[in-house]
Amino acid sequence: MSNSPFKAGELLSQIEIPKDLREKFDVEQLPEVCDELRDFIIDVVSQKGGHFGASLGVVELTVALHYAFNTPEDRLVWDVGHQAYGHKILTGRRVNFHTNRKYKGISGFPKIKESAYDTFGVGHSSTSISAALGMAVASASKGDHDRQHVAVIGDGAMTAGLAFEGLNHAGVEKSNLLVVLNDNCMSIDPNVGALKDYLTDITTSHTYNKVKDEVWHLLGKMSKFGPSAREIVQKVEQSIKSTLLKDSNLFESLNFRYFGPIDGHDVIHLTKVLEDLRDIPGPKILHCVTQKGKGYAPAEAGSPTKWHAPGIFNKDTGEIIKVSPNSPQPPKYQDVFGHTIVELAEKNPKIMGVTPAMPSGSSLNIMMKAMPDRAFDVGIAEQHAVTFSAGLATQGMIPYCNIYSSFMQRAYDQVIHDVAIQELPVVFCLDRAGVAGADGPTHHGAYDIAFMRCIPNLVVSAPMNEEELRNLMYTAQLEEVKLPFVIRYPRGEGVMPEWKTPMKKVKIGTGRKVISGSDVAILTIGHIGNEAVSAVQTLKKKGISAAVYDLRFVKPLDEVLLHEVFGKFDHIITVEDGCIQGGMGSAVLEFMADHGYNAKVQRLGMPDRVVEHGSQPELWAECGYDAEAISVAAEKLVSKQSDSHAGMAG
Ligand SMILES: Cc1ncc(C[n+]2csc(CCOP(=O)(O)OP(=O)(O)O)c2C)c(N)n1
Repeated sequence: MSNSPFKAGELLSQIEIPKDLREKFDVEQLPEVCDELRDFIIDVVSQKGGHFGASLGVVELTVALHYAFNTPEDRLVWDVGHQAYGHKILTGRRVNFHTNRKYKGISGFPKIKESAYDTFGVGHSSTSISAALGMAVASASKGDHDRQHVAVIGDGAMTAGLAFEGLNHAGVEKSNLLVVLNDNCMSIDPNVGALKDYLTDITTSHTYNKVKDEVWHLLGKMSKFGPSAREIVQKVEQSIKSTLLKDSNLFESLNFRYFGPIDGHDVIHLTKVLEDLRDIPGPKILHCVTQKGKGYAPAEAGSPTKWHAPGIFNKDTGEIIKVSPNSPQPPKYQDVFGHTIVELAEKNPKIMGVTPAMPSGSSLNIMMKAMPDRAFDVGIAEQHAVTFSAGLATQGMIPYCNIYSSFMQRAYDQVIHDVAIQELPVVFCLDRAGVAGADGPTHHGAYDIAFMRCIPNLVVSAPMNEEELRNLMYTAQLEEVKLPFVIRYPRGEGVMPEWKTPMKKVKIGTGRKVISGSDVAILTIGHIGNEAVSAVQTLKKKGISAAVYDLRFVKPLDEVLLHEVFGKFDHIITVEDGCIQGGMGSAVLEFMADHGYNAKVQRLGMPDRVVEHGSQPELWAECGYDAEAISVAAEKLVSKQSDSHAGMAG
């Protein structure tokens, strides 16, 4: 009996784990299982939100993989994992699926701790080939040559260097590794680059596909007759490939045996092909062609980008449900970035925009549309995005390289080696800095303050509101500044409905006093400072006078401001939407030690543990730095002071 508020179809409700799928159903029943699985995903996601198009696109692939392979003994590794909803539902999580991405609910991505079927934790892209290869080599070294290892990777994720590093290594290992390339021509936005063109070429080569189908047919027939038949088939197949593809198949050149392209929505054929591939040793790649949003008419007809993660929608009409507030609302920080970069670039011809595969997520798509020659989506390639920007900067350009904070972790060496050491004026706009919300730990922008502030030559800043973001973006491109410049800002809306303020220069390394006070100083950085401002009102009602200082820069620190604070206050709270270890609060403690001050400092921020998923306010509260938690912390700090004074007096 299930407790799920969502009802599964007749076949799907009999599947708790993939063994049920394999044992209870014939291959001919798989299309019906797929229909029910698709309906279930549509039901839940339309009401609860989450990623959508990608999971619908791999329904058949998911069912076929769990049917053809002996999961979890055989290792199935999903790349990125935003497409693994069908996998979750078939692997023991159907009943809890409605808690997907909710606070304390199941994760929106595969996660080792959540299920034995989630062989590798994901969220960031392009890890699947390397991880599955590692598993395959480990199996071989334990003498287990039967276990299968399958990496499922999208054409978008395949654009990353990491995916090629994995292929390059796998091509010289003899391990049982199957890479399933799920080719839907889409990343979140349309996929980009030469690889995309190459995959389209193979998919549309009629001669190759016709002959390939015939060989496959033969292979299917003969592989059942044992090793000698397999040898014959391999020879035939090899000769056809080398004639038709003239050794030009990218994957074949990397020692992979390339199969496909095949229709990734024909579950029966797909299952048979996968069963056959199980018997072929060594590294191999199956190229599946699928459609994002498959089986849901509005998504098939509409923009795949819109249906990537549409939020809640009416499943009957396909209408995406948006609450329209009565009063003007503050814009998202990403949109302030998107419009402001165009405004700046109109005046400064040196400005260029760079995003690794996040044009809509970062709103750089506004510039890509307005100035297509000056804004680049470089694919899922954060390292390249940074070094490409560095190259632009060597020639006098001022690139604004927009990368989500957590994805920037990929390009750390490039920031140091290619940008900071050479003092190149690349402006890094780090979106989704701080807790990222429902995407959870893989996506939290937790560490950027800590890992950026130790790099020489970098300016590291964070705006508290839209006006500050615009001013920082303006300052970063000024001739007299010319420094590597980090501007971090969070997911979601700011605080200023009237955000289009005139831009003015900010003196680098200066903070601002936002509210005066006398009992306790709250030092903040970035948007989370607005929580501190709210906390001040609560504290006032309790008779506590709190000051708020917005540091604005973590590097260089505003030493004049800090001397003022340490000269005036014995009690200081630091607040940041980022990890406590090594963060802004740590910088303040270093300042205190370096200058011989002695104050009680309490640091608030993300603790030294993995913070799971939930809404941003839920996570700020859990981590102890929303308005309420800040006021509680301040009250405690101040009352400890009066307690100890009372004690001393007595
Ligand atoms: C390192 C990294 N950069 C960016 C992203 C954001 N991202 C999530 S899914 C996605 C598109 C993936 O495209 P593809 O692999 O083709 O899968 P599809 O959505 O088409 O199924 C991107 C860019 C990410 N998860 N990881």
